[in-house]
Amino acid sequence: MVSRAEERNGKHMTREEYCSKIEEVIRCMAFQGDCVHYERFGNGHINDTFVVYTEQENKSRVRYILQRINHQIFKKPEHLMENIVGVTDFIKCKIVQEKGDVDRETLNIVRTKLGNTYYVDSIGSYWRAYLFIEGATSYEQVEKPEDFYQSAVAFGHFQKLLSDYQAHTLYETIMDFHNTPVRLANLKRAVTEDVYGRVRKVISELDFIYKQEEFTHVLMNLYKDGKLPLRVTHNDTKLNNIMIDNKSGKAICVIDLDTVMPGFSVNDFGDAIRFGATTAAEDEIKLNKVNFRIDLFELYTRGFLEGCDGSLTEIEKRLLPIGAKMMTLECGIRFLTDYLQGDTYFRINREGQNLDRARTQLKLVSEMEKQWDEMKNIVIKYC
Ligand code: ADP
Ligand code: GN1
Ligand code: MG
Repeated sequence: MVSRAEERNGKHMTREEYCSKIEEVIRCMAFQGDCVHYERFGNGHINDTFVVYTEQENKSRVRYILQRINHQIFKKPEHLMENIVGVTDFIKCKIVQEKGDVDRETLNIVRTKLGNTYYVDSIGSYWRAYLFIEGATSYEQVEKPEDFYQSAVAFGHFQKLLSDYQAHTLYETIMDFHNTPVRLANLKRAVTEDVYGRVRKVISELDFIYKQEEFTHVLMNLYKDGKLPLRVTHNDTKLNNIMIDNKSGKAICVIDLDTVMPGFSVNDFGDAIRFGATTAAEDEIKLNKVNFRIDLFELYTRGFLEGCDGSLTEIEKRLLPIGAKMMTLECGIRFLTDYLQGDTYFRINREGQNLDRARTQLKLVSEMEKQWDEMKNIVIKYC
C-alpha cells in the first residue's frame, strides 16, 4: 500500500521511474568505484533511505547511504544541509582533539562530482549521501539495556559537544518542531476539519489529550520566563538514530541530524525515553503489551547525565521527567493529527498505523503519570 505521505513525497512515480531517478543521482555522486547494487534501507518515517554498493578496481565493495530528503517536510533542504555541514565539521574538530575516528564517529557527507553537499534531480527532489558507518547497528527497540544506556551517554555527550556551538547560526529546519502548544492547536484544527471523518473513532484519545492542555505549556512558559535555556539539540533522539559499535557495544555515532537546531535539552532526553523506555514497539496494536519501563528510565537518566557531564543547569535536570512526559504526549498528538489528516506526514505500511502509534504514546503518558514520584526521585538520585 502506498500511503499519502509517500504519494506526496513523489512516490506515485512507477517503480521504473523511481529507479531511473536513483540511478541518475548515483551517477552524480562522487562515490568510489562503480555502483553494482542499491536497495532500500532502515526504518525511518521521514526520508527515503537507500544503501548503495560500489565495487573498486580490486573488486572490494564499499557501501554508502543515499537519502532523498523529504522536501514536503523540510521546506528548505539547502538550509538543512548547511546546518549539517556546520555541526558535523564542528564535531569533527572535537573528535580529532579526542583522537577519535572521524569516519565513524560523525556523519560524513559524500559530495557530488561537482563538489556540492546535495544534488537536486530533474524533478526537483533533493538527495544527499553519507559514508556508511560500517560495523555498527541502529536498533529499533531496546534489546539489551546496555545499548540504551550507551545511547543515553552518546546523546548526552552530543549535547555537551555542541554546548559551545553558535546556536544562532543554525536554521530552524521545521518551525515550532517541539512547540507542544502549537502541536495541540494543530490537532484541534484537524478535529474541526475532520476531512476523513475519523474524529468519531478517537473521542477517548481526544478527551485524554485535551485534559493535558495546561501541561503542554509548562516548558514554553519556563523558557519565556528565562528559566529554561535554549541549546543546540538533536530533537529526534530515537534509539534508531544512534549507531552502536558491533564489537565494543559503545554508541559511536549520532545520526539523523536533520532536526539539529535550537531547542530544550529536556526534550532530547524525553524523546529518547518515549521511544526506548517501553515494553513494545511504537506501533504496537495490543495496548496491554505497552508498558512504561521505569528501570530503563533510570538507566537512561544515569547515562544521559553522565554524557552531559555537568553541562545542564539544576533546573534542566529537575525537568527531565517533564521532558519525558512532554515528548511522549507531543508525539501522541502528532501521530493522532496525522491520522485525522489522512496520514500525510509519517510513513505508514498499514491502515490505522498512525492511530496505533498515537495510542501507544498516550498509554505511556498515563503510565508515567502513575509513576511520577518515582521518576522524580530517580532524577534526584543522579543529580
Ligand atoms: P529518517 O530521518 O527517515 O529516520 P535516518 O537518517 O535516520 O532517516 O536513516 C534511516 C536509517 O538508515 C537509520 O535508522 C540507520 O539505520 C540507517 N543509516 C542512516 N545513516 C547511516 C549511516 N551513515 N551509516 C549506516 N547506517 C545509516
Ligand atoms: C520521525 O525521522 P525519524 O523516523 O527518525 C520524526 C520524529 C518523531 C518520530 C516518531 C523530522 O523520526 O519527530 O518523533 O518520527 N521526525 C521528523 O517515530 O518529524
Ligand atoms: Mg531516523
